[in-house]
Amino acid sequence: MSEEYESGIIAVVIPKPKSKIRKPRMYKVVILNDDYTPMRFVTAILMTYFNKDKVEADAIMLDIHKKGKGIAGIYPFDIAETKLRLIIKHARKEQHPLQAKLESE
Ligand code: TYC
Repeated sequence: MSEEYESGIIAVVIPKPKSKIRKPRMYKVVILNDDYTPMRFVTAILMTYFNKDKVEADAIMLDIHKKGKGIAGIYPFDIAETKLRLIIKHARKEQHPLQAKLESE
């Protein structure tokens, strides 16, 4: 008989619960091309709201211009939705028809 048993101490092993911390589902903010929004405005949007430097922002803007759409950034839903709302608001204030949407990863 083990000493532990004799001592009357019962060890209850509780399995470690599975982590409740889940990676958030991520959403792409996709910016669409159009014929009217100035290139420099799209570059400025990418720098201001998506933390791109001038070189990255120009490259993404030109990609959108050539291919029709491009990814500005990838974020959890609330952040992606807020950025989408802010850039459309900014574009409308400047009277540009820029369009953007969210795509789940
Ligand atoms: N196609 C626009 C132009 O020639 C430039 C542009 C780029 C517009 C990217 C929107 O998301 C866009 N002025």
